[in-house]
Amino acid sequence: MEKKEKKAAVEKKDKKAAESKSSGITPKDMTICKATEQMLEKAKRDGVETAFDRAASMKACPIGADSACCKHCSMGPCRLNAKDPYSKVGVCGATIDTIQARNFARMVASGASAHTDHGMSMLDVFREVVHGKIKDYKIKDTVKLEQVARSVGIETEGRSVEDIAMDLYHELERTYTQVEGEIPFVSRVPEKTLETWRKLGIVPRGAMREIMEIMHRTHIGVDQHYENIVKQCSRTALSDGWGGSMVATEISDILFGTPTPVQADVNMGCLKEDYVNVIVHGHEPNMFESMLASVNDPALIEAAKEAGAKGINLVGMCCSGAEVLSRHGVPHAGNFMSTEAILVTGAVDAMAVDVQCIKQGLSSVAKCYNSYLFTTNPRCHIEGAEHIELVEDKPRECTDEVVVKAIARYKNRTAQVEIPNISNPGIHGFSHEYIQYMLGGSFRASYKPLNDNIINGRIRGIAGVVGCCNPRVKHDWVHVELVKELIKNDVLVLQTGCSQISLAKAGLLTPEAAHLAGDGLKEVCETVGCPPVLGLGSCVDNSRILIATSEVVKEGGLGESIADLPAAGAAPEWMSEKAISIGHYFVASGVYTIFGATFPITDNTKFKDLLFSGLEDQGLGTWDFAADPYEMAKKMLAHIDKRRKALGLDKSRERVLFDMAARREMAA
Ligand code: SF4
Ligand code: MSK
Repeated sequence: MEKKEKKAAVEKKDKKAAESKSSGITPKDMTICKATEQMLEKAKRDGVETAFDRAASMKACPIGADSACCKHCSMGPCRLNAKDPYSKVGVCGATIDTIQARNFARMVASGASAHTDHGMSMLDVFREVVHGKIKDYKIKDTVKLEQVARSVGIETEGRSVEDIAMDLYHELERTYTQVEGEIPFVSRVPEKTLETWRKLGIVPRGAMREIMEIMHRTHIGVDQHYENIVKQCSRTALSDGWGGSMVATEISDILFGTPTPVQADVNMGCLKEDYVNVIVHGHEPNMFESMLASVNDPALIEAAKEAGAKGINLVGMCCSGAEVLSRHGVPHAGNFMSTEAILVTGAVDAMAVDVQCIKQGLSSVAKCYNSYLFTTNPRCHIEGAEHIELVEDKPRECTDEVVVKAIARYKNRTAQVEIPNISNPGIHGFSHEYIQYMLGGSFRASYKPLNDNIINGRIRGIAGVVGCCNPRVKHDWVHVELVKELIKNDVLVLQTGCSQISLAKAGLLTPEAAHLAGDGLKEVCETVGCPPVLGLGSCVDNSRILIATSEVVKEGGLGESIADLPAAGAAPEWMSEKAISIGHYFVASGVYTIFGATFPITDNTKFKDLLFSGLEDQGLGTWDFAADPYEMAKKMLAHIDKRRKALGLDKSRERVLFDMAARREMAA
C-alpha cells in the first residue's frame, strides 16, 4: 500500500471509531448476544463498521416510517403530514389511505415474491431430480411424498415413486402459474376459513397472477380504494403462506428429509480455530446440502489437513442455517444481525451466500479480515464479492470450489483470530408431523392431546413467535423477553427463523427450560420431554405453523376456523418485506398478529382501522403493534383469553394429561 493510501486508511479508521464513540451507544446497548457484543467490541477496536453502527448514526426517515410518502410516479414524490393525515393529498389526489395501502401492498408483493421464487426454484430442482437430470439430490422422504400427494388428491396406491412425484410436480406448479381457480393447498385449509375466503373473494389463484395484479393495481391511477387494495394484499399473501412457502417447505422435506428433533449447538463458539471454517448463509437448502457433501469429501478433508487444519468445519447462519440445523443438526452460528459480526472473528475462511437477508455490508467486513465472501445464486451478486454460480445439475462444482478457496485462505490466514467461547445446546427440528407424533405417541399420532390440554387449560394457548432481528432495537432482547413472558403464562411457543436462533442462544430450546414455564405448560413439557419453545425451521417453514393450526381446528373442540383458536402470532424484531407478507398471511388466515420495532402505518387513518380491527370483523385475524415485549405479551394473552372465553373455556376444567397409559387407551 502506498504511503498516501495508508494515511487515508488510518484516517478513515479513526473517523469511524470517533463516530461510533460519538453516538454514545455501546455494543452492550446494541445486543444481548454476548458473542455478538464481543465481536462488536473487536470491530470497534479494528475500526470496522457494521449495520449496528450505521443504524446508530442514521435516523430512520420519520415520513417513510409512517408510510406517509409516495414515489409511484414522477409528479411526486409526494409527502403527506402524518400528524394531520387528511390535511393533504398527493399531486394526483391520492389520499393517505390510498398511499399507505399501496405501500403496504408492494411490501406484501415483494415478500411474497421472495418466498414464491424460492419455492418455485425448489420445485424446479424437484422436477429435474424426478427426470434424472439432477443426480446430486434424491427423493429422500418417500413417506412425505405420498402424504403430500394424497393431501392434494393424487392417488398413491400401487404407484411408483416417480409417477407420484411427477403428478405432484404438475399439481404444485399450479401454485405459481395458474391463472384461474384455487391453488392446490387450499385442500388443507379448515372448511370455515375457506368459506370466509371465498365469500371475501380472496382465495389465491396462482402466485404469479396475484403478484402481477398487485403491482398493476398499485400503479398510479388504478386501485384507489384502500379496502380493495387490502383485499388483493390478502389474496397475494395467502398465495405465499398456503402456496409458495408451503411448497418450498414440503418439497425441501421430500428431497432432503422431514426434520425430527435433533440436539445441536448454536452460537459463534461453533467456529473452530484449528479447522477450515465454512459458513453457509441464506435461504435455499440445496446449496447447503451440496456443501455438506463437499465438506465430507475425503479428498477435500485431506487437502485441509495438508494445509495444517484438523479438518473442515461447516456452520450455518440465518434461515438456510436453520433448515439444515433442523434436518441434520449442523451447528448454527447466529441470526441475521450476527452475520457481519461473525466475520470479525477472523476465523471465517469462506462465507457462501445464496438469496435473501444477505447484507451488502458483508462484503466490506469480509475484506477487512481477508475472508472470502462468495455469492452463488444468479439472483444475488454483490459488488466486491466473488461469484461462483451454483448450477443445479452440478452443484458440487460450486461448493467444492468454495471449500478449496477456504482451505487456501486457512493456509494463509493473516487475520488475528478471536472466537467467542459461547455455544448453546438445544433441541431443534420440530415439524407439524412430529408435534402430532410427540403428543399422540406412536399408537395414534394425533393433535387430540394438544387440543385436550388447551381445552382443560393446562396450555392456555399457542403462539408463533417468528421473524428477523433489527438493529433499531436491542438485538435478541425483544424476542427473548416476549417468549419468556408467554411460556410463564402457559402459552406453548412455536418458532422459526432468526427468532428461533435468539431463543436457542438464550437456552430456551431445551427441555430443562420447562422450569421457566407456568405450572400447566411445565407439566405437559415434563410429561412429553419437550422444550416449552419448539423450533420449526426457517421463514418459509412458517407454513408448518399454518398446517399445525389447521390440524388443531380439524381435530375439533376449539372452534371451526383458525380465527376461533386461542392463538396469536408475533414478529417482535421484524425488518424484511417477507415478514410483512408472512404477517399478512397469518392475519388473512385468521390469526391475531402483533409486530414490534415499528409498523409502516399512520395513526388515526381508515387504513389503520381496517388492518387493526376491520379485518377481524370480516372473519379474518387482526394486526396489532407494540414495541415493548411485556406489552406485546399482554396483548397476545388478552387475545388468547378472548378466544378462550368465546369457546367457553374460561372456566377451569378438570385436567387430563395424556401419559403413555392414556395414549394406549386412545389407541385401543
Ligand atoms: Fe404523488 Fe400520486 Fe405520483 Fe404518488 S402517484 S407520487 S401520490 S402524484
Ligand atoms: S432470515 S427474513 S432476517 S427471519 Fe429468514 Fe431472519 Fe427475517 Fe431474514
